[in-house]
Amino acid sequence: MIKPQLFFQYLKKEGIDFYTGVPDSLLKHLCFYISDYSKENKHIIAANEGSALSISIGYHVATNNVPVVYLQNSGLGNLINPLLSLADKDVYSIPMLLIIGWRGKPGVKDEPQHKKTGHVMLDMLKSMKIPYKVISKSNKPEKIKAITSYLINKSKKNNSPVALIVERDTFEKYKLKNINKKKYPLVREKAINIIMNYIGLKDVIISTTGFTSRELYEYRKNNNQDHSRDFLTVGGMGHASQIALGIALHSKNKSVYCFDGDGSIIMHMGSLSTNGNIKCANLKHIVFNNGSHESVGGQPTTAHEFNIKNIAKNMGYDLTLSANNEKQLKKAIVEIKEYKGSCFLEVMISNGTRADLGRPKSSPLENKKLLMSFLKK
Ligand SMILES: Cc1ncc(C[n+]2csc(CCOP(=O)(O)OP(=O)(O)O)c2C)c(N)n1
Repeated sequence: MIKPQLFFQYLKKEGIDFYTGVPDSLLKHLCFYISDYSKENKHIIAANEGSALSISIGYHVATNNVPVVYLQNSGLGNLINPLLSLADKDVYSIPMLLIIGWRGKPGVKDEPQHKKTGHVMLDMLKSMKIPYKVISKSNKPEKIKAITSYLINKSKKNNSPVALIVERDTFEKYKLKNINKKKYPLVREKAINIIMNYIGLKDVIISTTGFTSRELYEYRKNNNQDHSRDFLTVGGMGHASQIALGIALHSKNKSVYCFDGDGSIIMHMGSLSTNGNIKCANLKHIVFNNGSHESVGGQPTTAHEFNIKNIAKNMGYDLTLSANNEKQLKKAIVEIKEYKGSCFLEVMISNGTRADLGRPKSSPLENKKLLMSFLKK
């Protein structure tokens, strides 16, 4: 185990002080420390892991220094394209330290969406010829320091990426100091509960990765409803609205709601242009905007700095609305429900999630089968 501040200092001594990435729950204490102590423009939370890697390429080209890119291993999929077609030794040959949280490590209990990536990750790195080392909570700080130095030297010598794989609980706890968030009366679970009162028995919901899907699952359970009308996008962060589009276009007798998050929308924002252009009349897209990646620790997104509703409007959605409180939300949801055309609703919320929030008990495969039978009706 190692204190985030000690690790940060080690990297500084190695000449590394630039960080970019997408937050991960397993790396959250390190991410918090980096957020609190990085100098201006030395820490950038990116839209997705491929963008983070690309920012790091630019940083290296401008400074000749070695950047850090941090991510959850599920983000490897987003990052492989610029990794292999730009940063690779055979192309631009860019040194960098990837710090990857190892979800789904074989033998360690984790959620179904992490199983396959956790299982194949080391083989993926091997086949991409990325040198890597694993650190865990059983490693002493000196050992972690030695492993990290070894990797950084290798990266500098080869002028190419290396990866530090981090197991659960490797970093000690660190509490984020600088939380500067706008406050709104609603939190996501309360907003979901309000909206669910208006969702009909024939309506379908596609919910985004993290707490949104878990809260929807809990809502169904607590209200004695089954899970046959929901697709929980447990992995594939940022893709819920496209799954919703695919379903909505081919299930015209149903209203299809997408419950999205701001971090998720930002991760693959181009999807808004597809939805706006297709104007699927039975697709109702709702984003819960807390300006943060709450599910993995609450690290900020940029979503409180711009107006997502206006972006959706410019992308072509027919009706775009926003709600800041319960009264506005109730009014907006009635409008959306009755509207015949593509709709987008931004619900401004604060962070706040129950500590005892459960996780889906049924498997993704069971849920998919239930939903497919329902969609046939
Ligand atoms: C590709 C990928 N990168 C990172 C993660 C880790 N992750 C899971 S949920 C989440 C935050 C989602 O943020 P947002 O959509 O704003 O929803 P919130 O958690 O705030 O409800 C992140 C970063 C992931 N699952 N997949």
